[in-house]
Amino acid sequence: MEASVTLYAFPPSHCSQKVRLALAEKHVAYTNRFVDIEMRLQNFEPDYLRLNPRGVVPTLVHGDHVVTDSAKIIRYVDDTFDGPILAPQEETERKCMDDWIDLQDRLRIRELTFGSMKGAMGHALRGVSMPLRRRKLVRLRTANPDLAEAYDAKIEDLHQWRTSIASSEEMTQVREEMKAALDRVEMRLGESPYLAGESYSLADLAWTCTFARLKMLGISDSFFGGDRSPRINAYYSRIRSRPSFDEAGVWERRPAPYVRRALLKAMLTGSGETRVGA
Ligand SMILES: N[C@@H](CCC(=O)N[C@@H](CS)C(=O)NCC(=O)O)C(=O)O
Repeated sequence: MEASVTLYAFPPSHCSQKVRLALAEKHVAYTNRFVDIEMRLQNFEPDYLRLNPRGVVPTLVHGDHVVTDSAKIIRYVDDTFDGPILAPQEETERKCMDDWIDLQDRLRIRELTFGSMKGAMGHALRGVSMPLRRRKLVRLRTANPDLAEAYDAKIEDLHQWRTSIASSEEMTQVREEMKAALDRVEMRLGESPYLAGESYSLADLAWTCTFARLKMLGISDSFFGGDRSPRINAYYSRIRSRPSFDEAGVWERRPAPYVRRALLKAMLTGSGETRVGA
């Protein structure tokens, strides 16, 4: 019998989208376990922390293997499952793919998201979710002394995160880092059609979610508006038109009302398990 595949993820999460995209590209069927990381903060629960000690999504469980960190998970998915190969076989191109994945992974997207989200969603993230987080972490730390180290790390990380989004200097730096990375992408696309070379790879998959996030936040024009980045625009149209983009539910704009309602319902009930694929 084939080992089961379960993805612990939150629909709008950028890192979860990377993994869903990899699973869709590889045509892997899996069970999606909804983990609310905004209001119910299910990622802080002791059971989840034992699975993913950083208390973040996504986590992939394949049989006895627990894989955390989206950059590692997408490589695991590509190496483990049949389907189209998403990594170049040639060593230099492989190294190039790894460098682009690492650069994408270092971008401070959560700061950009929390710092830039406008309207009611922005208020919910900064004004409601952030204070809830600290209270819940402190309470769970007291109740679970065996996990004190993991909770301390999360409390410290939360402090850094809140300090960053409250500082205009830091946020300017976050934006500058993003712009500098995108300038490198623009330059690279003058040399080859895809980031690692001639074929679509995990690097393009990871970057797809970054472009989509900037679109969703309504700030893409200042990062890769037409005149600034003509190659990125053409490339993004190409990679976002792959069937996996819709299959994986990559969020590129504020979701349609029915998607928001489904998300809210899942957040209110705190549960949700869906089967994806065959
Ligand atoms: N490097 C990790 C980062 C994971 C991460 O920060 N996930 C975010 C969602 S994209 C999360 O779970 N945030 C909740 C929190 O930090 O409490 C990865 O790529 O998986």
